[in-house]
Amino acid sequence: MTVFEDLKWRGLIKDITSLELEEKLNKGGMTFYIGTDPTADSMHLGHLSSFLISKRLKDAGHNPILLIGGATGRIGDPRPSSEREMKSIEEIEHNIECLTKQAKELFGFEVVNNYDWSKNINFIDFLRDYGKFFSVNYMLDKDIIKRRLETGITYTEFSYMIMQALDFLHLFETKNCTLQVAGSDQWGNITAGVDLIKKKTGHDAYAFTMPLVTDKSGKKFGKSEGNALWLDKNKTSSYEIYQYLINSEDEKVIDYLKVFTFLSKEEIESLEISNKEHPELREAHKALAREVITFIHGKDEYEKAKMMSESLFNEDITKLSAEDILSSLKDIPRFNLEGNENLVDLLVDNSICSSKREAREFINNGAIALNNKKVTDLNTLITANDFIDNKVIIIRKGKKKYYIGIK
Ligand code: 629
Repeated sequence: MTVFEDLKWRGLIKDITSLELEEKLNKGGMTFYIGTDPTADSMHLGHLSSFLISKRLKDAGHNPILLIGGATGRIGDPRPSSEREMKSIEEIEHNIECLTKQAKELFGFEVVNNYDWSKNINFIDFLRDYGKFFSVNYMLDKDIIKRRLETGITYTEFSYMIMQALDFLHLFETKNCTLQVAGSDQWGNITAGVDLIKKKTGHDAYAFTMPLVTDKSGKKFGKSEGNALWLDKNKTSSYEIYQYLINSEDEKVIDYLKVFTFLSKEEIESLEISNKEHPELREAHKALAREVITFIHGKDEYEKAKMMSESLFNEDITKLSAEDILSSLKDIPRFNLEGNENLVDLLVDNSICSSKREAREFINNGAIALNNKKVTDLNTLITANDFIDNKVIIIRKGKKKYYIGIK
């Protein structure tokens, strides 16, 4: 398969500015860029789906530039729904520092900040040298702008596309960057840059977008209970990412393997067969979790996440460290305890059961487990031996309700 055929097969091409690009992508040698605004101090799985293209194109002989939008982040890319909150300069600068470090660690490619060149453009020059090339009708014709006319858009966010177009022109003129890639939400912004380059230099530039990754109901991929799955492991543990990926919908896991991994067509097709013939083995889901976590956090972190996932829900949990348990089960309710508590009292005092009667009922029904071991004795006392790593105990009520007791 050619580079372009591979991208098509992986479902990574949605819109493309010109058919010439196919041959150019197959040939290699293009300098391209993909950008992100400093809206947070970490990228998340949604960014990863697009940013992985930079490694795919690098492997195909192209030259990547990653851009952090210090200037555009000060302005705010208009969303279809509503105006963004203006972020403080301190927060933006902090996010730039974090994202730059993260991008370099993840990809090792050149990282630029558009504030470095935009900060030197004064307002009158901006209007004369760039604004002059954007008719308001052209700008109003962009989908996201059209949708925002109903809910209202400020001059600031309306100007955003000119800034992103200016970036592409700047990178074209200074680094011979002839290609910009992005997720499909960016089509308006990146074609603005292609058009500006043509108008100002007469030269052709190119762009393509990737479909936004969704689940089978069309919901944006990469959020668990509304929370982004961050690539910074201090914000989202490898275990949480492991759990999210291993529980991907069966109907979507093969698509995710194409987008999120560098496994070959043959490897993915054999996983597809396995997924159909032995769904219970979940080999495709395990491969997805392995490839993504190994890419973002390394093999050791993957092994730990896998071990956590296999131990947290059986008696092997006593072999884990308290730190691993606490960092992996961040969303599990917690309570403090000294040790020597009577279990029935503990269940009631920490609202795990609503009364002593209910607590006894749950224990008698085998619905209470201590460190994943069913409790049968109504007079169970929590002793020093029950603490994992001398720090935590895990109470499970019924099949899935977990609580962490911390000494
Ligand atoms: C100046 C700013 C540029 C080029 C790009 C940008 C950022 C761009 C944007 N991108 C999204 C972001 O920052 O807002 N205007 O979160 C995000 N991107 C990755 C993908 C995306 C896109 O970082 O392109 O589609 C998400 O997958 O939404 O000169």
